[in-house]
Amino acid sequence: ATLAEMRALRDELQRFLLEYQFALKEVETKIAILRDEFLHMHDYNPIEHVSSRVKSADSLVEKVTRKGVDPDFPSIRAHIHDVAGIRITVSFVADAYLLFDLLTAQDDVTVREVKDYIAEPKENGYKSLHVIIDVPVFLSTGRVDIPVEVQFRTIAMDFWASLEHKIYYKFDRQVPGDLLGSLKDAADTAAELDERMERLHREVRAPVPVAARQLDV
Ligand code: 0O2
Repeated sequence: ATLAEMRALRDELQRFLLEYQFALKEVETKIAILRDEFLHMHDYNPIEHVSSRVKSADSLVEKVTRKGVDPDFPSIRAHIHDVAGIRITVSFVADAYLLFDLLTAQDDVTVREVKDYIAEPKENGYKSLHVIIDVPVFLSTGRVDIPVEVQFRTIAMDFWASLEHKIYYKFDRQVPGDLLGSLKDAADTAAELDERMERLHREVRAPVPVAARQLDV
């Protein structure tokens, strides 16, 4: 390719990725608004942590190759839906569904696909609620609708997933069987902790019965 062609391609890639950065900003703002309003209205913040990323060029090329997607921008936009990703870590499972409902009910948000790995965990024990949404981004050239992958998970699910991710890559995707078993075990323990914490949280937040209050004085 000529230098001019290479420059044109670079500019096209930069613009392509920029649109995903804008889409992420839109979703980040939506989440921040929900968090702040929730705190104001209910004196409760359901969100522990939010992180987002635009896929690296390396990882994008790897996925395009692995999925056999045509290497042009319209095909990539049509077939790779996690170029923009945002992960919302919440305290309790109920909060994952609550935030999912609040986000997907917004009328400028279109749901493309839902994968509920909380209701149906992956075989390795992975749990999280995934949704691909389209959000509008308004550019000088007009409106574009950009897909964003949103993952909702609890702190316990996130702890498990980050360790599993490290192990998976450490063993170059060929994790030994006994380690797979231990990971599955750990996932069950994490799920149990989630249940116990949520139960405890409900008890503490529930109005204190009159009899108990009287005993207290
Ligand atoms: P990263 O580094 O987070 O970007 P595919 O992407 O083709 O493998 P699909 O159907 O497009 O699968 O997406 P899916 O199943 O919704 O999962 C996509 C993302 O969910 C992954 O992104 C991970 O972030 C997370 N995920 C899914 N399964 C697992 C798992 O078993 N363990 C862990 N730790 N994370 C998981 P990427 O692109 O793989 O990685």
